[in-house]
Amino acid sequence: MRKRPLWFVGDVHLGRTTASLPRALADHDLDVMDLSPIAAWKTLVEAVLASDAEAVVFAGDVVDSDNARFEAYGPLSSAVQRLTKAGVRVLAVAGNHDVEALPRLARELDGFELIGADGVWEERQLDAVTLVGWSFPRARVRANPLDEFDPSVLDSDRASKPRLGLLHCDLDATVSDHAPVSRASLLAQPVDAWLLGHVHAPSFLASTSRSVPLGYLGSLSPLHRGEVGPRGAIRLDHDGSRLAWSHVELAPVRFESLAVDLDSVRDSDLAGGDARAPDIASLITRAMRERLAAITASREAPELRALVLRVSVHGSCEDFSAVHAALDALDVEGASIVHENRVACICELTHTVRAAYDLDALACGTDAIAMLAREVRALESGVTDAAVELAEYSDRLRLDSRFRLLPQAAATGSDSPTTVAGESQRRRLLRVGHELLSHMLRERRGAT
Ligand SMILES: [Mn+2]
Repeated sequence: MRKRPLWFVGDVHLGRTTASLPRALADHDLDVMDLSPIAAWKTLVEAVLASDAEAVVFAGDVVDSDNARFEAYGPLSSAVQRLTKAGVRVLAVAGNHDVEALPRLARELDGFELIGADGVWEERQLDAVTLVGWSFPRARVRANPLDEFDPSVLDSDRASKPRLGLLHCDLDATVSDHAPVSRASLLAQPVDAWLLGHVHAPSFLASTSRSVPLGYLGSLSPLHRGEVGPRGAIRLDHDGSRLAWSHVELAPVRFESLAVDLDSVRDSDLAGGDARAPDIASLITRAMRERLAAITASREAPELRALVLRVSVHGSCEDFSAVHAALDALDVEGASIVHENRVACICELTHTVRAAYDLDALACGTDAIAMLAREVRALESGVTDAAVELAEYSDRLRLDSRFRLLPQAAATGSDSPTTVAGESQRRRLLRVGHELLSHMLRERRGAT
């Protein structure tokens, strides 16, 4: 027989706001509260109610203790009241951040169920599954909570139902203030799946094909650009014989990495540039639009309002210095596109663009370009004498007003040429060399 679904939610940190949101979002009337964990929280409550769920279960760090009295407490208590009034049970274990706030909520609100209060393992029965869990008794716990696991808390009469473990912990850590837990100690218990809180990167869903699924639920909403990928909650459906897990994206914002490869740009789509120096701003904008359109078409994120991208540009181009100058001139924080009422913008731009000319061909000859090409080629193959010569060469060239804006080579250390062997200096000199070469090639093209 079909049972009502269950929802499992990892770290919410209600009351915090998401960092790394670029300025461009304000141009679309999106402020930090529209994209905060509180916004994701409201979406979660609606999704739980709409699904006719039996319960929503939290794995700790729902709220930060330091803001629990203020902005977070209102949304938290009103959601609990609304859910319990609608017949949805609300259960949680406390994490290191809400070690005070959740027990207080359990005392104040009828229907809010804290599992494993004061660090004592405890079991709760739901219709389709049994939950077993443990709550942080204080903010720092240096011992493995499984050391205190007592199988006698388990009701053997209910063994026909799947038993799900709920724990806020530091998985695979040996030393930690936040309940270090080994995988082996979890798998040694008579528990059919472990749903964990604390780490914000979700890993539970990927483990559901294993005999004992075990992993982190992940944050409900990303808190900074390091938390890439869809964020939301795990939904469990139960058709009477088997469990079906799914991840439901609920966050209003998603961070992602977006790679723009200049080598895949064809002449036909140079977007106003030419083959030597493609219009980099248009290429980035187009990649952003394609990505946002793909997410929209997939219907995987109906609640998404902002896609915030960490853009990396790589590949090669002939006019190396023009592309570098264009990249440096981009207003990264102000760039955005809109697709079906959603915004895509950029929180970070990195690039590793190489020069596309044929160094071997340029190196054949006796002119200044050939000389420089030979030095750059030697530097690319790691020959460090070339670095010394190139540094001196670029220093001499910078005396010429046309080259004054070239990046400065690092000091070569006159008494010890071997000190230039450092990789960062080699890369820096390579950039100087490529800048010089592309300047000189552009001058030569202009002269013919
Ligand atoms: Mn935590």
